[in-house]
Amino acid sequence: MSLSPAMLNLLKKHGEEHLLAHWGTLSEKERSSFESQLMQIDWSEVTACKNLVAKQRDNKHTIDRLHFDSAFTPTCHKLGAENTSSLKALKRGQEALAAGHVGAILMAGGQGTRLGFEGPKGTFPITTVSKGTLFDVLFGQLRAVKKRFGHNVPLAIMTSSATDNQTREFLKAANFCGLNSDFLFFFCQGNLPAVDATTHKLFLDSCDHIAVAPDGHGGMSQALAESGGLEWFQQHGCRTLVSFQVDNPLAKPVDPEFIGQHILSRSSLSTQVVPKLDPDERVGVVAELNGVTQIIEYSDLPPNIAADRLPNGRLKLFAGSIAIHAFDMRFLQDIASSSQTLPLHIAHKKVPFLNESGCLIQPNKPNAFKFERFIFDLMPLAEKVTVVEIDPKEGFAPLKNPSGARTDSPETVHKSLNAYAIRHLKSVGIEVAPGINVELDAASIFDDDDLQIIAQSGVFPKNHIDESVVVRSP
Ligand code: UD2
Repeated sequence: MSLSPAMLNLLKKHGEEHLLAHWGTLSEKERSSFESQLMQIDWSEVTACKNLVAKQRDNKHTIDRLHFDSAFTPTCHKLGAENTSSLKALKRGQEALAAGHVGAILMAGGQGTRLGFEGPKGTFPITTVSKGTLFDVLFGQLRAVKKRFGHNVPLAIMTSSATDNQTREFLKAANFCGLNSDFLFFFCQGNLPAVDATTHKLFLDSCDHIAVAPDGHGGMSQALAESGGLEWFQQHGCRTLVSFQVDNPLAKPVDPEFIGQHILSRSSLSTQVVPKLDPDERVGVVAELNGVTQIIEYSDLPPNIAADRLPNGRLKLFAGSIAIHAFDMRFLQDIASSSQTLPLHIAHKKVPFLNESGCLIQPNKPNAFKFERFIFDLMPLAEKVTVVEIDPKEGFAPLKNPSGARTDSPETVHKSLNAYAIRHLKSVGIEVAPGINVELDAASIFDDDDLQIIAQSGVFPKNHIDESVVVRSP
């Protein structure tokens, strides 16, 4: 089999004939799989990626401070304020959950390179006592909603080519962590080719394969629509969809008050933030810039702007995104039916490549540009945005770094989970002895009302816990 003349011309037109360096050595099967990858590539996207590389090269030394100078933090509604409006929101959110109007989307397509864990991040054992995985905790929360409100929260799981097979296999073997599989939908985000940082061309990672990487969680809206996921949610009666990341075991995407705020404010998109205290924290910030509410990713924010403080000492851009967003279903449908594409972001990364003699090289420093779209770039397209500030102790303990790291490591996450459990047990009168690990079973404990019942049941004599235990609601 030889390559079609049309494809050969296309490669020449884009200056990419070098990708055929090993064509002569390929078997028929390898040639056919290589050609099908070449055919799937969206060459207009490749041109957009290369243009972005050129733009970045030309602007490298001109960080546009003026561009960000006028940015400010929009009004944030505090969650759990227990005033009239927050109680109204709580009630509205509970109604939506009881009516089965809420669906969820889990972003599980990332490669988790920083964590250095073999396998999808969701399979990482994270709970303090039972060593349950991130999937156990996050899925458990949805089981607790079913137990409390009587309705399943349909869950779509977004994987990528890097995580798809392993995620499906793991979850199947784990019996979907107790969720009813009729309410689960898997879909896979797309890929974008990486570009060599020196030549600015595509490159191979095997003789018959071009190096690609997941196209960022911004691929979600398109992939969800194309896979039939939006219709699936609609068939289940969902009106609000919440998206959340796989790496935060304290995440509360289906918090009733958050959902109620979103619905009552008639927002197209609502988002949870935590107060950013240190300019170096790796969270994007919600900012109002040129009249548009948007999230500026930490890597795109000039350090001097990130460090600007208000007279009260708070960072000027303090609304740190924790990547939990609520979407009005119609907003996502409108986006899917429009020709709108989200902007590309660029990252300088280590990507394995094939050298001239056909050997796979694992680079020890960044050698390539990867391209991603971010889901939060939907924000500027939303007619109305609501920003909800939560207490990080109640909802943010991200796992990003390997054991031993100063921040966002398995140890820091354990500490946060344990402190959370101890605090909530104490609030219902259950004391935990010093140095003891306790775990709240995500699948049976939805909130403090469940803990109250446990406290009253006398399951812990004298409401005192002095050994490591998983606290479960009957
Ligand atoms: C993300 C946010 C950051 C802040 C922080 C909070 C982005 C770009 N940045 O930073 O602003 O909110 O989280 O913890 O979101 N993922 C996919 N597909 C992809 C890439 C990522 O599903 O192609 C998922 C990944 O599985 C994970 C999440 O997105 O659940 C975050 O990805 P990350 O670890 O690359 O983002 P991070 O920590 O730099």
